[in-house]
Amino acid sequence: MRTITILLAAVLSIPIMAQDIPPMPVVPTPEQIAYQEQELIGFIHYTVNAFTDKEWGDGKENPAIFNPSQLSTDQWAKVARQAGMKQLIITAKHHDGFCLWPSRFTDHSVKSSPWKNGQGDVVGNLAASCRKNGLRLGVYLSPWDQHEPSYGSDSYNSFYMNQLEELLTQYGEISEVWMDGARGENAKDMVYDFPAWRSLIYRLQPKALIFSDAGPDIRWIGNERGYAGETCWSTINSDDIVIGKADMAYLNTGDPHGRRWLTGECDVSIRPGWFYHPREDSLVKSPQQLIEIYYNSVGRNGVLLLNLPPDRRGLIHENDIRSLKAFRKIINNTFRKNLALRQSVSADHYRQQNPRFVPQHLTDGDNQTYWAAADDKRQATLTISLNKPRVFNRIMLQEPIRFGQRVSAFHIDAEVDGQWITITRGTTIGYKRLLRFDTIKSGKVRIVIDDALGPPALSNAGLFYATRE
Ligand code: FUL
Repeated sequence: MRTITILLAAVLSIPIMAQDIPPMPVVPTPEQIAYQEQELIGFIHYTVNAFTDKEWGDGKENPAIFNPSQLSTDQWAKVARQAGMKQLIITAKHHDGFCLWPSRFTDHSVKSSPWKNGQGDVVGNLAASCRKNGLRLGVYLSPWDQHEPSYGSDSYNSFYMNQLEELLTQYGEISEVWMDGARGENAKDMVYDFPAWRSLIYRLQPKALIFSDAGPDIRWIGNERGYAGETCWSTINSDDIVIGKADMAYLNTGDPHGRRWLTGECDVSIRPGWFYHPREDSLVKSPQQLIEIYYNSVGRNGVLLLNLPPDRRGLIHENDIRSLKAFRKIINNTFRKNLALRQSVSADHYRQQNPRFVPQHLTDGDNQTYWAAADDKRQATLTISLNKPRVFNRIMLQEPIRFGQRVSAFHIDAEVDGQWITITRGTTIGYKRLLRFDTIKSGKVRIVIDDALGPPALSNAGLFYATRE
């Protein structure tokens, strides 16, 4: 077919439409790409625990204790948006079983609490606030439920699906359904019907992505510190992963030979706990700690899911906001000016000598265009020449992941005082890789790809200068 097209084009002397590069066997869906492009999203952990000072409730809490004095989902959404978050995920139900929306299937919810005289709906309020602030919404519906009497028997599966159905039909678009693997004593005999839950989610919200240890769309990164592996493949073999019993190191790095694409999500709380405790007001992570997490999540091909637990008033605490704002300011200052933008780039080769694949695409400011190597190549050298020597200490690299993830080893050289020196090295790149190194002054930077699973391709390269963080 291709030969015929080329012949035809030659005869009619019309330009041949250049094809994209052949994809790798495993590629993300458009929804997974859009999800990854969010980079930073927020978690809201809220339930009776904020009032009992516990991390895990036991299901015996009296709903009357849930009585926030100033609950404002507008404040949550505004704080999240100003921090650069693109989505909020709320604990609609945590392990204690208390529901933040008035579920028809249990009384253990906001409707039995004095908050708004039992007429309130935290999930509904948040959905409206997210819409107002241009944020997407996700829900965490804990499979483990210590309050519900049917828990432990098969009928709990239908109970869970009824609750899912409420959440997925009453609040507009739901972008993510988050399921953790935590289980307690009363959970021993409970067999979750994950396949039925998944089909229900996809039927009611076809664009929603499902998070769990095993996906099927987004995977847990294997720790609650918010760190992706230094090597982080989005591909993984998820068939053998048992939710709640996964090999955490495997989740952390993924698998170059994995048969599924599961974007890594790095969850971590801004405080030591997931829920609000007054004693942790002084233990909020500093802007510097958040920056460290950012480089190790967003900068390692992951999405950062940062938890902001509202306090007893129903507000995100001032200390958390202060830290978040300072974090955002540092990130903005660092990445505002890309010193490589529109600077010239050369490569030792590019695919088919075709203008569609020229190295100049790395610095054209367009993440859709890309440089690609010839089919038989697994190595390449690309050189960015700045119009004058610049001071910098960060590099950003991106692969066009719609064609799969390829690079498995690379290093970066810079010309300093007429000598090439290696300034940093890495393994995977994926959607985004950020690397930090000691400040240098240089006018020439070499991206050397040492190995890849297929012909390498890059869509973006950036050089930045971070002042003291
Ligand atoms: C875990 C839960 O047990 C924690 O309480 C928290 O919700 C965390 C994000 O997921 O599985």
